[in-house]
Amino acid sequence: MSKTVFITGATSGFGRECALLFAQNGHKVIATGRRLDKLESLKNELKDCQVHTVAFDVSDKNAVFSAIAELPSDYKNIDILINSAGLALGLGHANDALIEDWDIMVDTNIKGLLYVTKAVLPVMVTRKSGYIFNLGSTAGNWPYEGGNVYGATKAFVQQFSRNLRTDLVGTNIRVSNIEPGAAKTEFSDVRFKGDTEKAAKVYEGIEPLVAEDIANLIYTLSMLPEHVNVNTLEVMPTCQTWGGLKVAKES
Ligand code: NDP
Ligand code: 8X3
Repeated sequence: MSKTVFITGATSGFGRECALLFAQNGHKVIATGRRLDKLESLKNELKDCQVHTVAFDVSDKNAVFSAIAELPSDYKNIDILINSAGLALGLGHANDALIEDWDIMVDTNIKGLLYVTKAVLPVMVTRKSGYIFNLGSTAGNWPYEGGNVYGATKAFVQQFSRNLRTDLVGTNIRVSNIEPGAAKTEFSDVRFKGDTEKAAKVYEGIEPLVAEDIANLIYTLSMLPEHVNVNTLEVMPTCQTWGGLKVAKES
């Protein structure tokens, strides 16, 4: 049966691949992001599919609620929400990191995800049906140097996903927190603020996850029977594992 799928961060990476996969499989897609040109080219790529695009910034509360309130009537009954919009900025230690970067990560990864979820929830609760995918990260589980606020925002996403599920008991709405490890998207270009050489080095000599891997997982979960809820799915490239605990030695 055809679903209506609302996707944030559909201009790039996981969100874009989810938009392609759901639309090409006959589902209605509402693709969102800030970059209008990217939304336009996605729409062109999917010209034979049912795609509605809306540009807004997830950290702008009024813009989020207006965009969702003003959806065309045939796109209003959202079945699946994919909260993919998010970013890391910088990799400096907490004492060197820019407070402005911290503000943007908190505003986007935490507050943006909350606004979109809050705006979409009523239609799901009324219809007693829905599936929310949140993009957490391995960074929400495992600290690493320079991950400070980014990792903390993703730990928030994990705990919010669990609490959301708890509140939604009896509504039939599913929530999954998807926690990818290293994946080659625009993520590192954004983290290193356009320094594409530095970004490319992150993936040099490894076979990272790609956006299709995550989109395929989300699509597969969305097709599971309604009585099955995967709470958390942590997924790493095979070449990535845990690094153990560090000890500072006296020299
Ligand atoms: P990309 O940088 O490729 O995509 C990020 C998307 O988020 C873009 O579409 C961007 O669109 C959108 N976005 C960013 N800020 C805003 C904003 N303020 N308002 C609206 N949209 C915004 O990264 P990924 O696809 O890799 O990342 C998707 C999610 O997955 C993020 O939450 C990220 O933290 C998480 N993640 C990524 C991993 C990785 O290694 N790649 C691993 C684990 C989790 P636009 O610029 O057009 O607004
Ligand atoms: C992105 C994965 O390891 O770069 O969430 O933080 S990592």
